[in-house]
Amino acid sequence: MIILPAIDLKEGRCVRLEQGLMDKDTVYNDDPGAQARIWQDQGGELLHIVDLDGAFAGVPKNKDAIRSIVDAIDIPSELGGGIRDLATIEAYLDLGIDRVILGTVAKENPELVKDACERFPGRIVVGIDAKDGLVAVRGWADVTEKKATEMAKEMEGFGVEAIIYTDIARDGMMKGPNIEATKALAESINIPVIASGGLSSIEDIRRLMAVESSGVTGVIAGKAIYSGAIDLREAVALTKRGFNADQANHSLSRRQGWPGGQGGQLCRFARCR
Ligand code: AMZ
Repeated sequence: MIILPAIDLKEGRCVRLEQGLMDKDTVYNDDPGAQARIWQDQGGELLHIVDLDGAFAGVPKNKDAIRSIVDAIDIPSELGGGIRDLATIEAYLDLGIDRVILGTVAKENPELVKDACERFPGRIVVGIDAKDGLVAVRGWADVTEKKATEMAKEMEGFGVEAIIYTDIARDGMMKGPNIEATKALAESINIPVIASGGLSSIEDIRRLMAVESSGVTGVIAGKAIYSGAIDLREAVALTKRGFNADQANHSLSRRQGWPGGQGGQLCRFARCR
């Protein structure tokens, strides 16, 4: 299991929201590059970045902050929020982001996900943000009729690298992740699923590790690590116990041959090799 420390950007600063509501924000750092460095120094292996203003506006909004993060770290990163076309995907990949997360556009224009996967293989991840099992888009302001499970299947068919599954009701609430729903989703597809929303204790990580064989290969840590409820170093060490470094490094790549890693594709991140 990989722990992905999160940086959510609002007006150039690192914040955490509650249930995705922009007016329920807590600012944790004014310097995103410095925060990224902190997570790297504490053992973070893959940084999860969200341009919150971008997710609401439908266009990138925090480019300077994103550039400062990429310049500050050596570990790989993924970024979502406001990415709605191939040109924006390409621009972020050129900037040094390792993989992009598509949310709204994956629901509204799935063909674009297909094209993106063909053009940028291994570098497209889909974020499925769900409320009561239904997909939410545009900063989670609109809940659609689309079932998260249906969308995940469709996206798998297009060749996306992984699904990030966020339970909106839990995000930023520190009440524990929705392990059952995440596990069920992971069992229904053959690409890795990253759990997101609600992580609150090291015990939650143990519980997620117990369902890793169903394909839940990573978890996003936000408020829990900013608040100190989870020590990132300790959490990373826990996920490595009993695992060799190679398995751990590559547990976010495709699952063929998983969990042993034999026969599976190696992680495509250049910096991961
Ligand atoms: O907190 C929110 N309101 C929020 C959020 N964290 N809204 C969107 N997002 C994240 C998604 C995904 O990573 O979890 O933004 C990304 C999707 O953005 P878009 O613009 O593609 O829908």
